[in-house]
Amino acid sequence: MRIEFPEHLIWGAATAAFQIEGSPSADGKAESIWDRFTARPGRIRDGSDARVACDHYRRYPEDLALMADLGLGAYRFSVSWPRVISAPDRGVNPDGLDFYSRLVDGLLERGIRPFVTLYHWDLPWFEQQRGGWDARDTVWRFADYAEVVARRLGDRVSHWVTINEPLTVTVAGYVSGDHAPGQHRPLGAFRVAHHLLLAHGAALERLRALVPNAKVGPALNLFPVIPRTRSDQRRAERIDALVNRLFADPILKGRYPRPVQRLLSVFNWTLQSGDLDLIGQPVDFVGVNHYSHIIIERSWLPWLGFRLARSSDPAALHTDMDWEIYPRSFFDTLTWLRERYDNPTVYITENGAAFADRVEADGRVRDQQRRDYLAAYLVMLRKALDAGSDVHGYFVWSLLDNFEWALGLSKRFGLIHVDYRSLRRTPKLSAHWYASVCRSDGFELSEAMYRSLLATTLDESLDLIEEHHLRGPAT
Ligand code: IFM
Repeated sequence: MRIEFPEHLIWGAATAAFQIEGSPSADGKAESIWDRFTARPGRIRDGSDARVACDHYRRYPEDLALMADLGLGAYRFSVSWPRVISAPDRGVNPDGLDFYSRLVDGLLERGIRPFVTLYHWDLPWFEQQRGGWDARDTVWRFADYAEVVARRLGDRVSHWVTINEPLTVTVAGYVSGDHAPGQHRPLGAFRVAHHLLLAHGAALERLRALVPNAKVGPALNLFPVIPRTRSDQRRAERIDALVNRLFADPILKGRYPRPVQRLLSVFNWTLQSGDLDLIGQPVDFVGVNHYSHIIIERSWLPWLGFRLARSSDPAALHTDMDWEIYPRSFFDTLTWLRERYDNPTVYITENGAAFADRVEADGRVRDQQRRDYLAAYLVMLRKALDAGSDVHGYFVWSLLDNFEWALGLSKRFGLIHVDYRSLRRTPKLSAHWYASVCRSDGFELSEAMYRSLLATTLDESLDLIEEHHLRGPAT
């Protein structure tokens, strides 16, 4: 059984600056909130930090060669704001910018299309001292930084992601405090969310003015919200508004979702006239980061009572992040986006899984679980395309094992294994498999994969897969 994809669909892999680069003060880089955060005892679960990470800042030529071996059509990376602006008020650091310019050249020489993310969480520390995302002025300074990057790379880069996962920035940075800047200020979180949305709009406006063929969009982490019973339905709608539509509606419909409008009027006293016009300018695509779904639980509090992905079903399988492997949720996410937002152009800007991989005695990394995970999610992508979703590209998270934020170096998401002592890179079994997907725009669903697919696509997912050319379980 072969699962095939249209030729125009671009195959990529993604990373982010802080998670792979290391070299935190090289060539004049300023400190970021994450440099500060990781230095605070107890913040990173395994006690590690990202001062070296994958040492990509120095080893990027080797990483470019690995990308070419994989046959990637595109590479999504982020630019580190404090590498580029190293002092308050437009202290442009030419050496920092040069690094990204060399990276872009290296990609283009190898026929790999660069996708540049402008904000993947490493806010300059000096911006945090001036209020960070709590302060409206940060929005305009982000736009200035975006302009600097656009002027330097815009002659060669057409695809731009503005803000990566504003939900995570808001919730982990300002509610739970698990991420930098580590604050617990739920009442201020709506203001942060609003400023992130404004930053998206302001950067988009600058890119449009400077890069004639720019294709611009946000990367939103979207989760289908699953009610367990009929009476959970209203709660599910509220949670959906809070988690998904809080960001997607202003960007794609130019308004906040009705269920949260009242909360916003209480907590978000910074909404000014013209804001929603800036935020709601047309985008060229929606970047979808998809890993997981949300399960509704009972609670007396109307806005609470949900959990992320950990299933209570004893048969359910989970990744090393404890996120349930539930490919159906990928299909549901794409269906939700297609139906609710008039079928926008989509890039899957992240999808992937962490597993406890290790290099075996023969030097190989046999991560069948990741290969099977990717195959299962790609079957769902195929199914979504069949249903009419306008998906133009798919990026595995991640190219390399890397620094998984508050979980440090303990979680491995890479197609390529990184030994953090020797910094040796080893393409895993999944990398070899993905290379053949990139080259042939599809894959053979082997019997072994199919069996594992059956195990990971419990209940309703099965019929979707079976409809998709598969006829009953292999014997
Ligand atoms: O590592 C992160 C990435 O930075 C943002 N999206 C989710 C990934 C896995 O947690």
